[in-house]
Amino acid sequence: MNTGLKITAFAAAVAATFGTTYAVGASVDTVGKPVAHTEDHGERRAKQEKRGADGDHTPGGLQIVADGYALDLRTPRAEAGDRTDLRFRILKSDSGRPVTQYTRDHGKELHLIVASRDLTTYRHLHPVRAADGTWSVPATLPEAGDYRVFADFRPERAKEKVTLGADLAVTGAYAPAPTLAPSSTTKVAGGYEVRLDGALTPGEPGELTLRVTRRGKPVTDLQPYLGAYGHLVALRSGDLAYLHVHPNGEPGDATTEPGPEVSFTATAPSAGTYRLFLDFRHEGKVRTAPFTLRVGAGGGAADGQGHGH
Ligand SMILES: [Cu+2]
Repeated sequence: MNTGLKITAFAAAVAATFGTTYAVGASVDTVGKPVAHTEDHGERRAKQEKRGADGDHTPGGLQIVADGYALDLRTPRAEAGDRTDLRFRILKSDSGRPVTQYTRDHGKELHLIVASRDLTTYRHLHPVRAADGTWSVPATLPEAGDYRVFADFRPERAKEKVTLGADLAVTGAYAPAPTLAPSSTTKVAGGYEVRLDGALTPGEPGELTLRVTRRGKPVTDLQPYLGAYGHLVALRSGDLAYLHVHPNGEPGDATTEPGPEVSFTATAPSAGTYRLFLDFRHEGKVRTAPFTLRVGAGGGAADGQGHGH
């Protein structure tokens, strides 16, 4: 059938894309989404070398005040296992006035990510905004510990998205999880298997592809979730720097298939270990598949792809 053929052709194209890391970098120019650099490959590479693997740009989520905005978390404490209302405001940092006008991104004015510092608990929430600018959303965090709250939004007149982060303490007996262990490239989430393909090079946009199957069968009827067939959040282990990730293609653009592959372009600001959380929607339910990805210096491909260290 035509659809089957198309999917096979797409899978072949994806496989070809990951032949070498150079090809991954080069392929970014063809995805048709705005990426940070428009120079030719050589120039871009030179610039990256100059910028270094550490990067001059501060990644999102590390600051409570940045780009003219402040995150005012009114509920910096919660009780483990209890349903709490998380409340916060986004303030103009100069005037202290709450922001009440936003530009929607992925269908929402603001995305709230809550993650434990040990990266074992993850929530992707969509708070409700009151007229005075106060956002609120109920959340139940099962484990005590230090958490980070990320507000990802775009104020109405801002040119770019802003991601601010604040600490949240969840009280109770705290037993931090051990350092992130290498995870398999295939994860099981709610009866689905999700496989991660691709690698990232520090400072360079790279493509990551997630393939969703159920009991070994490709899922070809994923449902749009936040304007895409998947939503990927990536956090750096150690400081929880928040990466910008763009889905490649969107539902209804005539080329993007509703699975089994969902592809993203992401830039890791440095070498290190990253935790990736993929949200996808199927049969009306959103599921989350977490992965651990090593980037740079000996990391290369995702964990489990033939690297024993
Ligand atoms: Cu969201």
